[in-house]
Amino acid sequence: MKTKILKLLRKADGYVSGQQICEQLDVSRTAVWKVIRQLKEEGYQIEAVRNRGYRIVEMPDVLTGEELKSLMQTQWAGRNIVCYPETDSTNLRIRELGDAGAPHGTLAVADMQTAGRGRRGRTWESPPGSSIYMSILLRPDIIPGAAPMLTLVMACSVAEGISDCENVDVRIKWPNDVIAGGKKLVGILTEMSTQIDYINHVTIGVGINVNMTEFPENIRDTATSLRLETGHKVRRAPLIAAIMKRFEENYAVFLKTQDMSGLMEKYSGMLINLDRDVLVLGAEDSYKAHALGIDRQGELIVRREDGTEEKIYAGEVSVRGVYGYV
Ligand code: BT5
Repeated sequence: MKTKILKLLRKADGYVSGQQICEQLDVSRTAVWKVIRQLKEEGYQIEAVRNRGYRIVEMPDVLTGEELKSLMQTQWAGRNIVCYPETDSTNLRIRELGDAGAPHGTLAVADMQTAGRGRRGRTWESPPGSSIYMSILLRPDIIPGAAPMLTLVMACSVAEGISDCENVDVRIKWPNDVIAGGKKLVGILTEMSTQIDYINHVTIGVGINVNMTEFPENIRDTATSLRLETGHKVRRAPLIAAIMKRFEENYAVFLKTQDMSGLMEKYSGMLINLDRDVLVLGAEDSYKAHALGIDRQGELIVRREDGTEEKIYAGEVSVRGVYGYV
């Protein structure tokens, strides 16, 4: 009921009378009043005027299931939502939920993580109250080898979702970072549970620095947030809803061919590495090359200094700019 009342208040251009809410939702006045009181306690500023009704004056930046559900415009992505004020890692929560049979599209969202993870054992800084930490559960009927491309599908969706909400120039750094102002704004971590030739489920985790204004020493020069880039505070819930909407659309395009054919143009259009010199950092060697774009498999095509072209696979290497992070 809270979700429905929130939706009504949000949609209304002005006041909604208690009577209207009671009739539309078929509930008592006392029940409505109780929900309004709860919403106020959560930080929503709701004005109540005799003979006119209720009006939302200010939306707080809350990450509750009700807030998210009242904004979600998708069929399946983020329709089943689990919110945590604090958890170790939303990727771990989704893996567990996946093992327990949770449906495709289940989304875990946390206000803070105590063990936020990056790739290959790295850490994702996850302080409370200022950022988005979320993971989505997918049950795709594709070969395991195609799953890493889902990282690219998500990168595209996050970049588009952010652009839908905020006026900020976001780019993708292949394969899994979203960049603003030359610094890392978003990190994506895709993990999967498989049989030899069969995917049980995939977890895509997304960390977005939203309202952070300070970063730990080790990432101070390479990290940024939406607040720093736009100059104002950004609400997290509408951003999550926008990203889920884009992801649902892009995922459908991906599934048709089970590769990047339908998204390549869009992805390349946002690729910061495109037509730039990069350093390809492998486990054993690293070399300088010129990035030419991605292929259908989501691999980065680079031209080495001797003129030979190579395709690099996301699992194997990192890419840096020749003079810095991008
Ligand atoms: C990533 O790894 O960028 C993937 C990050 C995924 C985080 C999400 S949050 C929700 C879900 N639950 C999780 O536990 N994880 C996912 P990688 O490419 O390996 O980059 C990690 C590196 O980024 C670190 O070694 C730092 O240098 C840097 N870093 C750490 N925290 C950062 C932050 N908040 N902002 C920018 N850079 C950060």
